[in-house]
Amino acid sequence: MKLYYKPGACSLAVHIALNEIDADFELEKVDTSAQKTEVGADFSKINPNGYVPALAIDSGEVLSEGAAVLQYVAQQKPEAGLAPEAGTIENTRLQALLNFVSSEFHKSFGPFFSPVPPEGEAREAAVAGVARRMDFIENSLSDRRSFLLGENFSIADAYAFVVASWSGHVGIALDRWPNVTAYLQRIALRPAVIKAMRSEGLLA
Ligand SMILES: N[C@@H](CCC(=O)N[C@@H](CS)C(=O)NCC(=O)O)C(=O)O
Repeated sequence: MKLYYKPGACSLAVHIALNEIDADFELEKVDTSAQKTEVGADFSKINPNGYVPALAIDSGEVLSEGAAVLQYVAQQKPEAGLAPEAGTIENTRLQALLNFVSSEFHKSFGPFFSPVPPEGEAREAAVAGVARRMDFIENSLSDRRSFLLGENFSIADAYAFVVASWSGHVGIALDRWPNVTAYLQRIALRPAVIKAMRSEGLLA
């Protein structure tokens, strides 16, 4: 397998999941602005949508859309426990969380990553959008569970960890969400996370 990634982007969640299952994979960094990979390949031919993550699997097919790619990775090693078994209510909860992280939480950061970052009232509205989703995660963790689905780390946690970590880069302090802060600290200690962040150049 080969993961096309951009350091610290949502592709980091897939990178973490691949490490969690101890997968055999290669990495290829992408400059999404130039649509070139680090070896000069035309990324628009690899993922016509032009964004990461993209995962080339051994059949030659390229998978895209983070929530789907994460589930593919989890299915490669069910015993790693990154996703509850399909058809169970726990798996439905996972689907809900992946959809929440992808279409609500991730997208709430969109304004900050636009070519013209928001200022003034537009920034306040964008911060409020992130805060609303952060409140949901804060409340989901309020029963002292370790992870979003309970005590088992799942692909939804890998994705939520990456997105929540963008807060610092856009100037949103996490102090008002103590459960989220502790949750991120807990996930940051996982060997799979440290290894992925080191190899993306995000940690020394
Ligand atoms: N719908 C896609 C969106 C992926 C996405 O937003 N990727 C971002 C990085 S987090 C990206 O590559 N954006 C293009 C860019 O940064 O130029 C998914 O869920 O995987």
